[in-house]
Amino acid sequence: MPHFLNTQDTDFEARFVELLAMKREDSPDVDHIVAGIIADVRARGDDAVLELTAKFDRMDLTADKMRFTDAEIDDYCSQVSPEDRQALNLAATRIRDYHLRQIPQDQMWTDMDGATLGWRWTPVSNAGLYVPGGVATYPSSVLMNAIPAKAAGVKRLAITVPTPDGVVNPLVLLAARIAGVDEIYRIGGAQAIAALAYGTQTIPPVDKITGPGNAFVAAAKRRVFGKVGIDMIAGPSEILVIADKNNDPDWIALDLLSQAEHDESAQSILITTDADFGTAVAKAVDKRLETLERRAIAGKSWADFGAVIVVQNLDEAATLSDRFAPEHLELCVDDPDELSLQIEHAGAIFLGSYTPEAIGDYVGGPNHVLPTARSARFSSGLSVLDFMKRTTLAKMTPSALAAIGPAAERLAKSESLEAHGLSVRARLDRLNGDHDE
Ligand code: HSO
Ligand code: ZN
Repeated sequence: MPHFLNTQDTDFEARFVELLAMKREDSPDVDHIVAGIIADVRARGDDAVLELTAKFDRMDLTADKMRFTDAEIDDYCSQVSPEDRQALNLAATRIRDYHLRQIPQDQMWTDMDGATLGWRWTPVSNAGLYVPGGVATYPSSVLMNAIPAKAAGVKRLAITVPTPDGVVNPLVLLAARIAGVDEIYRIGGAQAIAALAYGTQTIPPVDKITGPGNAFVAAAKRRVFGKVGIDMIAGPSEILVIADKNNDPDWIALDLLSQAEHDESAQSILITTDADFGTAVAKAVDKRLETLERRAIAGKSWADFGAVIVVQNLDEAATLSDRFAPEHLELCVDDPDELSLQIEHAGAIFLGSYTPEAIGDYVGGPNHVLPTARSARFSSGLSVLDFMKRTTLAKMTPSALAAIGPAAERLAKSESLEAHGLSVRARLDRLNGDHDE
């Protein structure tokens, strides 16, 4: 049974706060193990990576076998069915088109003091993408990470993907190829993150690491942050659906289950203006849970963290949704565009009853790497900007320096930074001298 709340109940606020504060993830503290692994890889490079790969992935690799050759990739790609290939290509094209529009504009202008100012965007040169092995190895996530990187202009994009017992997912390799990935290594875990961050004899280091992973990978990403850039540390998936009664309860039930099936710690919430509709959706979820392949996972997520919240009107729904700041927000109402204007905090919004969240996971175009655990209050989904950086530009003319330099000199004095002030003064004096002549 999910949690049932109604804004009219006297204990609503207390229960809502409880729902908001629910700790869904208790990731094991593996930081000390990870610290050891990173130190080992830094000290011994390939040898450490190979030993750890033998231990954790039961793979007897040598340094020259760490990287998939083009022929191997060709071979795996040829195992993919034409239908799967076509679907991946469609997804890739749509994701690329969307992300190319995110490329930001450089700017340059001259202000009233005669100072020319601006900024210029440039791509990260080398990026590394971590792809999990095992159950949660998603080819769609390869596209979602690799395509923005390449759209940004990343020259060298390397993937690490563990292949425990030698198991390779051909769709992952094909997705990488379609996205234009340059190198693929069959390693994983904290050792892969360390190798990407610090480099080994075989793997040149990268500047930025993105991609999801288990507790070890997350801890390793946290530890190498600073040496390299990282994306967010993603938590379990979430979906919040705002739906009025003019919906098929089964559709909404499936949308809720689509994220619940990711993880026992996922959270699916329905906010509705109609109590009977809420009950109908909960019933439909139960019905679907009888047969759903991943019913064990989805059922646990729904029972522990699922919720149906009945509100008086859509304004109330929008306010509550913003307090959740959900990763995914579906607006299944008559005028979703209007309602979306009231939403400020959400990773991705899906407008209208014909936009199931799963479209966004695969083929819509927007990224599916999104802020979880209420971090949509202050952050955004993965984009081209995550693979770019901005360099600021400033150019003074003599008269611009004359106009604004004295204030800099003044501030330098106030901070007791003499050379700062003198570097401006020396120039101002020359300018004054030139005037005097
Ligand atoms: N919904 C997940 C991403 C995903 N879904 C991958 C299917 N495959 C997190 O946004
Ligand atoms: Zn999903």
